Amino acid sequence: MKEQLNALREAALKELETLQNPKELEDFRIRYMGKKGSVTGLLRGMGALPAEERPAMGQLVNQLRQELEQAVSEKAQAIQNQLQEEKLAAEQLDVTMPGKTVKSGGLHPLNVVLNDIIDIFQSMGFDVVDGPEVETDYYNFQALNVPEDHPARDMQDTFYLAEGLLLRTQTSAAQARTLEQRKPPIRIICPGRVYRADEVDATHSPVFHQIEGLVIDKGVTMCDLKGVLEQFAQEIYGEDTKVRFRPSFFPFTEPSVEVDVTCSECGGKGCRVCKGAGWIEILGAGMVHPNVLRMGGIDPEEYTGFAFGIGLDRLTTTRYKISDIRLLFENDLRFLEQFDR
Ligand code: 2NM
Repeated sequence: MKEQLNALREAALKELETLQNPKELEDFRIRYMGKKGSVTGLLRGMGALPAEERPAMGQLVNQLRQELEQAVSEKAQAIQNQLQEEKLAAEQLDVTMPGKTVKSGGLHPLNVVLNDIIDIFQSMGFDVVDGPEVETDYYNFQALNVPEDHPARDMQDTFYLAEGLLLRTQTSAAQARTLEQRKPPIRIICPGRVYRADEVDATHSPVFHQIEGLVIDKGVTMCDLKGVLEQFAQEIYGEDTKVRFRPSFFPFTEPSVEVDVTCSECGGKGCRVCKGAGWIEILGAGMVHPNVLRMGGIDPEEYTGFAFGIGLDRLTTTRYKISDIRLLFENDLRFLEQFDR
């Protein structure tokens, strides 16, 4: 029986070496140490031994059992370690692998230029304000001192909706609202879409974009207007840019001016871009009309202010040498992807 026992030990330990996974190990445990296992079988076979040999034999079988249990638990640990290492090896990250390019959206060129303009005015203390595109006749015209018989009010120029409503023709409608809501000092810009019943061509669209600015405080003069616009022009076109005012007319400002900057292409000498003039008109501006202040609830004896209107579309087409304004509104990706930045 001792020989049987030693043979069993040898066979078991040898087989244990070859096991690869937890399932095989469990099968092994049941086959040797389970209720019907070989080691258990040895204990049962002891009934055939003479009574005086049984205690010593029983001790040997129990020893074998403990030995195998110890070996199984060590093997279980070894298998576990092996599996863990295989898993880690499979999960290894190769940081030298080429990356995958993620295609992300980009800004529309109008928004690229608008963001630049917002940065410039915010750095001078302006707030950004918006308002509705469907406006009332009051805020779009009356509150801005545009008389009943002004040509801008004609059906030919303005998109009228239901009674008293229209698509705003200028973002100054939002400024008229702000005048009622805020107390001076006021420093705001109003960027946004505006609408006019223009014929479509390479330089005209019935939808376009403005950034109008407004400053109201005690003692604001035309010098402040010139300083702010000069700062703006130099940040957009370069620090050598000069600004000049020419007299003009708008119903909402008095006096009114048209503002030219030295041509950034030739520096003022005259070239194809400025048609030999050396100057390019970029915006309209003026001192806010006393009637506009009064209608906004501000006393024109106490406060003065200036306002200006910048056309975003032309600023964008000239910056990027875009030949046709319609490209800005067609949302053709082949065009738009050129401005991704
Ligand atoms: C322009 C030209 C001149 C303007 C006036 C106002 C307001 F609200 F104060 F009356 N906002 N914007 C203005 C003045 C706009 O655009 C060419």
